[in-house]
Amino acid sequence: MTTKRQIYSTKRLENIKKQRGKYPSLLKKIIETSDIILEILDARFSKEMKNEEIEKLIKNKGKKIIYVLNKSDLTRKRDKRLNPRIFVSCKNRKGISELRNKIKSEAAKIKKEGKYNRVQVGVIGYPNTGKSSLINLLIGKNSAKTGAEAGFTKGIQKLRLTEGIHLLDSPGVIPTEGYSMTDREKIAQHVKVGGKSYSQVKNPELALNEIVKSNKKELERFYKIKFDNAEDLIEKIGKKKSFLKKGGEINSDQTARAILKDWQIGVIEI
Ligand SMILES: Nc1nc2c(ncn2[C@@H]2O[C@H](COP(=O)(O)OP(=O)(O)OP(=O)(O)O)[C@@H](O)[C@H]2O)c(=O)[nH]1
Ligand SMILES: [Mg+2]
Repeated sequence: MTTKRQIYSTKRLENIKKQRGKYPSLLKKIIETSDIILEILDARFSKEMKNEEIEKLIKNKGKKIIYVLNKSDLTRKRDKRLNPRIFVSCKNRKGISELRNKIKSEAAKIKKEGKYNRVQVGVIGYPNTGKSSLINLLIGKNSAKTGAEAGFTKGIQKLRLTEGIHLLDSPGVIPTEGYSMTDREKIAQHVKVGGKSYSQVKNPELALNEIVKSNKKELERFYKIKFDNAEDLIEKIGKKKSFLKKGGEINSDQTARAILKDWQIGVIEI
């Protein structure tokens, strides 16, 4: 059995509304109450996910930040500009003990400075980067709930790492700068990096087009086919999977979503 301590009540509001409403304020609370912040980024898209605005706040408050680049099993890219940084893969359980040791040594420093007895570590980042999965591996049990679609964690959850060190799980937040509910380009970008789920996006074909622009080669390798553009890819995969409408025509919405799902659940290496 798992023990959970919700420090804020969580109502099941629409995730998208919270994105601009409740979540950023939860994030600020986390930063205020934490001594160390782990910013979890997807190693494939660290640049797109980095939250400069929040980092400014973290620095202003004099808190320690550690960059954690997760899903490193999906790419050979290693963003070396971030400091300090630790590359991990929850899937392959790589880098977890290195991170645990880093947290413990930073916490020990804070305790030694005599500031506090108990150290709180806030885990923040873009939606779906693996924050909850990482917490579970760090603490060695499945206490934080995880899910394949963005927007899974809806509130703050406090979990014990060791004596005197607590981790705070938080809902994913898209940086204000890149966020939009209406700009089609921006939404396609959110889908590409996994911040908006394949099942929720209104126009999956447009989002797929964005991925094809940057990762055509990887899609061809994964599906073992050659294609010209997003439309052609949908046509070929739709036929292969027999995603057809009543008249026998390819169901392009269903096909595009299926491809986005493969992309988002992390089976396509880039
Ligand atoms: N390939 C791969 N997938 C991962 C890794 N870590 C997590 N995932 C997957 O990513 C998805 C999201 O994981 P969560 O831990 O729920 O992510 P989160 O950041 O807590 O998501 P939100 O609460 O929605 O912000 C799940 O399907 C995980 O299985 C990893 O290292 N590699
Ligand atoms: Mg989560």
